[in-house]
Amino acid sequence: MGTYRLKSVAEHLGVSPHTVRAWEKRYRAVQPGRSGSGRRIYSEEEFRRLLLLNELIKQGHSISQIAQLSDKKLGDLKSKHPEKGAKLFQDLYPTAHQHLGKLLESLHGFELEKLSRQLEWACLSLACRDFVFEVVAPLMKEVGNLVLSNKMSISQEHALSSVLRNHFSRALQVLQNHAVGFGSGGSRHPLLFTTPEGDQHEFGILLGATLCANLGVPAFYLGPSMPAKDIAESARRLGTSILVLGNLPTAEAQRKETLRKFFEELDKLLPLSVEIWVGGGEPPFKKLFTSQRKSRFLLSLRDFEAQLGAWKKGLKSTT
Ligand code: B12
Repeated sequence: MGTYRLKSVAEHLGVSPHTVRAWEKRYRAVQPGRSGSGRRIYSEEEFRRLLLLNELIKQGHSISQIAQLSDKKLGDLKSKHPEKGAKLFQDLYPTAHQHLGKLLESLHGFELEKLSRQLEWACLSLACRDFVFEVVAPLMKEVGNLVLSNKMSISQEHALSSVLRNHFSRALQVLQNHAVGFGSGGSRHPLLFTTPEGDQHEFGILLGATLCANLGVPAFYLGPSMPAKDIAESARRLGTSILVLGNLPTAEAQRKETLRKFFEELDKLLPLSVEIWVGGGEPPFKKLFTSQRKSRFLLSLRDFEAQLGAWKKGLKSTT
């Protein structure tokens, strides 16, 4: 039979140690023993009882009413309404997949205010990363596919882009307020996000900037389609360490040539100390930047997040 410490009990239950102590002290839900040093030790039965109590609380029961019931009565209570609580919480907190379904439904019906509210709700009720990776990125992909197969109109795609842009301009502001104070003495905007001139696709960089703020690293979102000289000037003035460029792979010869010129000019004008991270895959040229410049090509937003985490860790260990 195992025994458990307070910290591990609280972690299993997903509540704070303070809450477990309160159930014990105020409501006498369990009476754990003590170790030689006075720490609480929970037996297997006590641990299971707390799990059961926690499930019943999630189903809507109040701790004061159930804390003193026997284990048998708690078990009976749970099997009485097995579905009720689960259903209630499912309705209250849809999964990322369910949010995605609701958003697509509203877009199909061109219900844009509803779409906007649902987006807000998904953002607030899900973890930031789930919102990015499991709602917004797949939503854009799905809409792209629906447009290609003529099951959704271009105007619906534009409407969604507009609602999303509005949402992110607000959400980023809030997230970035939490990211201030990073790397004291360093730049207030170590990362700068934009796309090459002529590329209006901004959700790769918007989601990148969101993940960045979520990791506590302040970033400046310059917006899409910027000429090389303006990017270089912004980077100089903001004291940027890493320039993140969203890049849409293209097979079109003319666009390839425009992009090659853009990168060449950027490399010349941007201070050598600024690293360039190109998101969205490698552009179709062999040698883009001078060998003294640090650069990376990131295939996906997950790669970006992992690189950023490593960069932040490295920075912390040198300060
Ligand atoms: C929304 C959208 C638009 C919107 C953009 C609105 C906006 N404010 O961003 C509008 C309507 C403006 C638009 C315009 C056009 N679009 Co468009 N668009 C899309 C759509 C539906 C979604 C793109 C998107 O935001 N995806 C969400 C992001 C997060 O995912 P992603 O783009 O796939 O990026 C991934 C990677 O590339 C990478 N990545 C990309 N950027 C970054 C950045 C960082 C930092 C990192 C780490 C990673 C990263 O990570 C992402 C996730 O894995 C796609 C369809 C699709 N299936 O993708 C077409 C698509 C991208 N568009 C396309 C085209 C052709 C156009 C137009 C030329 C159409 C036209 N004839 O006018 C114009 C070009 C305008 C311009 N000059 O840039 C093509 C591109 C094909 C190509 N490779 O050349 C696509 C793929 C549609 C298609 N299948 O034909 N578009």
